[in-house]
Order: sequence, then structure tokens, then C-alpha cells
Amino acid sequence: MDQAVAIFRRMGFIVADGPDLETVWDNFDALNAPQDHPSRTPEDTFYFDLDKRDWLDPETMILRTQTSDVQIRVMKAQQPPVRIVCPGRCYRRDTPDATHGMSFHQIEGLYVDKNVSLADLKGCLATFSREMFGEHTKIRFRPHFFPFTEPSVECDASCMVCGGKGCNVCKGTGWLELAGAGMVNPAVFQNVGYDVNEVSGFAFGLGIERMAMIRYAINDLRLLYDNDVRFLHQF
Ligand code: 2NL
Repeated sequence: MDQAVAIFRRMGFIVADGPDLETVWDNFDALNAPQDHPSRTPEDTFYFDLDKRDWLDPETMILRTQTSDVQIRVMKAQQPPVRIVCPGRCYRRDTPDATHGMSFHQIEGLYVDKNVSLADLKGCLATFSREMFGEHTKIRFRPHFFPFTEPSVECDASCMVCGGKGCNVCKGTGWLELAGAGMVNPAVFQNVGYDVNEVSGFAFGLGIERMAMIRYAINDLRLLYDNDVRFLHQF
């Protein structure tokens, strides 16, 4: 996380953080998440005050499911331009296994200004990948859907283990999923009071555990949290 943040800081991003305990409005509503989205149910999200409040009440408290809530807080507090990264812990209800826990860490990035384009997003993630994984790393975009970005993409990086030829880490494809990203949906700008005719922006989300598991060839997420000294001594 420190290394990734350092790379983004060199690109002009400022670090912002916020509380892990968050309102439903900052975590879901502001990000254009529909009320019937499965991620909003108490099966997928940790709710705090369900004895007092409804889970669709915008003021109900939850453990944040991504760090986009910090970006919402920053946009509510200041006018564009905004260029921030938000590293931090996020929480999602899951049955623990080798690739799922009850929490994970993320870095989200947000750049809002006049005339920000998808090409800027691609340049930013390409630069990040080359710094993080080596100068020969390539990236590619695949179309995707997120409610908070339009258009949305998933960004793959060429496999840093085999250089893109295909191996067991990239399951023969030569590519590894790196980030979800896209151009900020105008509905999100409207929710924070930005003028959608004046500004545009890109946003992305990177999973920290995933990057660490790829880089250090860790095959079980639980090793990162077990605190077994035989594991910890290797770093
Ligand atoms: C993923 C997906 C993503 C964002 C996060 C974002 C934040 C604001 C507005 C619009 Cl304030 N978007 N964040 C956008 C696209 C993807 O994360 O797969 N994360 C690991």
C-alpha cells in the first residue's frame, strides 16, 4: 500500500482518508447504487443500528464496502479540481476461503477537472503498472458495468510472472485483473453538487491484497492475517 501510494503521489495525487464506519448515503446512495442492489443487503454488508433504523435509511451506519465514501466526503467539502487517492480497509460479508475474507484493503483514485478523459485514465493506470510491476508491463481495458462510472472498464495488466506468455498464475491467459475503473457517472457529480457541464473525471479501485498475493506468490489470503511468524519473517 505504501509503495502504491508513493507512485500516485509522484503523479500529483493527494492522500485522503476517512472513518471505516460510514453512512449508507456516503457509501451507497451518493455513488448511484440502486436500492435493490444485492451488495446493499444485510447478507453482504455489515450494518450497525438495524434495531433502530431501516437498512435503506441513508443515515444508517455500516462498515464501508469500498473507500469511495472518502472521495464523496472530499467532493462534498471542496470544489474541483480534485486529485486524490484513498487507501484503506473495507468490509464485505463473505465466507472466508483462500481468496475471500471479511475485510480487504483498497486504494481508490479520483481525478476531477475540466476535460478529463478516458485517455487520461489509461495513461494513469499504465504509468502506475509500469512503476509497480516493471517497465515492460502492458495494460488493457475490457468493458464492464459499475453504477458509479459510465463508461466502466476492468483493467488487466500483462502477467508479471511470465511476461504475458501464459503460466499458472495468469491461468494461461497472459493477463491479470488489476483494477475496476471508469469515467465518473454524472449522477454522482449531481449528488455532491458539482456542475456536470463544467467537469468530468475518472475513478479507479485497486485491491491491495490481490496485488500483494501476485507480487509475493501468496496462494492463500488468510496467510496475511494469521500472524504466523514463519510467514511474517519472510518480509
Ligand atoms: C473495483 C472497483 C471502482 C470506483 C471504484 C469511484 C469513486 C467515485 C466515483 C466513481 Cl467517488 N467511482 N470508484 C470506480 C470504478 C471502480 O472499484 O473493482 N475495486 C477493487
